[in-house]
Amino acid sequence: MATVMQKIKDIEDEMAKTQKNKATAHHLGLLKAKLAKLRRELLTPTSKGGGGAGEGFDVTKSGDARVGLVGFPSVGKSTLLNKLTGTFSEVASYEFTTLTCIPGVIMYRGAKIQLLDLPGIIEGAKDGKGRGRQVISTARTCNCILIVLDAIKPITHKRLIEKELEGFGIRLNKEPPNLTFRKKEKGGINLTSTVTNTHLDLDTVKAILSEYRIHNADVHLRYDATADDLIDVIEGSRVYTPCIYVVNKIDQITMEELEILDKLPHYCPVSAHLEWNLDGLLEKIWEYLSLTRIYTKPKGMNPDYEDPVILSSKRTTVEDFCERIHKDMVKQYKYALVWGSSAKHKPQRVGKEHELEDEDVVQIIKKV
Ligand SMILES: Nc1nc2c(ncn2[C@@H]2O[C@H](COP(=O)(O)OP(=O)(O)O)[C@@H](O)[C@H]2O)c(=O)[nH]1
Ligand SMILES: [Mg+2]
Repeated sequence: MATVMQKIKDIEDEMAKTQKNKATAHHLGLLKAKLAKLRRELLTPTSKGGGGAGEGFDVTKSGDARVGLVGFPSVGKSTLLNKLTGTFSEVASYEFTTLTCIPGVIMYRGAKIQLLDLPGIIEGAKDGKGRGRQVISTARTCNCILIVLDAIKPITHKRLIEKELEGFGIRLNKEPPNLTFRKKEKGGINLTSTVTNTHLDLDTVKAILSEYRIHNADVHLRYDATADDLIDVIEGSRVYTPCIYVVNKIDQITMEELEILDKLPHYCPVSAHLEWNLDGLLEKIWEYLSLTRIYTKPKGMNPDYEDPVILSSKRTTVEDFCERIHKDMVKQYKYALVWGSSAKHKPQRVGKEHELEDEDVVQIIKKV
């Protein structure tokens, strides 16, 4: 029986051979759906074979945010981690030095940022073997991914890593697709759209859905979505992660080459070894994490500007803030006073659902 990896390769080969045009769009859509299903199979741990769940690769998620380093061997991941965190991690000029997942912690602007070296993502993930798969699942939990590239190595490495991450449901610097998909009891497949579609027509949508044995559904597109976008929505379990391309070893390239790199979106050139632009990298990581710092103000006292409560960009209500302080806080909550950019007055009295903004000051008033 063909292995999942072999089946994936066969489909990729067939896709490469298929010309892209209107007549083949539905066939390609079908192949893409098959591919997505096989890739999901690859991620799901099996009882036999190495690398099932619980093999202890994962590290506990501590701190306010998690940042993962991904890249080919010897691009300088360990060096970068060392310089950024001061954590010990073996560095050598030969390949495959990092054998376990090494966490380090950076304290930055009052936030505790966990930095992880995710080794073997390229070597291991390709054949679905243990650590590769575990590294991928850890990568999925990161709030920001740093793809580390070597300035003097081929740029094709970038595409290979992206492809690997995409294959496992990680979407880089992308918003979730703006389309709705709803299964129905009957009525066939119905496709509506608020824009002109250059990628998806009814035949393609039908072909994709048939692969999932869905024959009755409403699909509504609010932008020029692709087959991959639709598959992402049907498959679910995609993570949308900000990503920075860290181009390391810029001490090895010319000024002209550096200027080109500097202009590319999401790029951050550094020299880990010579500690060039590490500040710039930290600032960019901070920007991409888009964390919200909230300062607490106990009644009758000054705000504590030293030790902010850190909220993720997606969960910034007063209720989220209460939960970060103590799990029972919400029960005792009466109202809150807020100073800062989210407040209309100084202070504004708000309810639990109020959305906080970076550097707001909050005082919780409890029920008596
Ligand atoms: N020239 C130069 N060499 C570097 C730089 N960063 C790391 N290296 C070297 O590249 C080699 C591999 O680094 P390492 O951190 O082990 O890479 P990893 O396999 O990605 O963890 C080591 O010999 C490092 O000293 C850099 O900024 N410039
Ligand atoms: Mg290493």
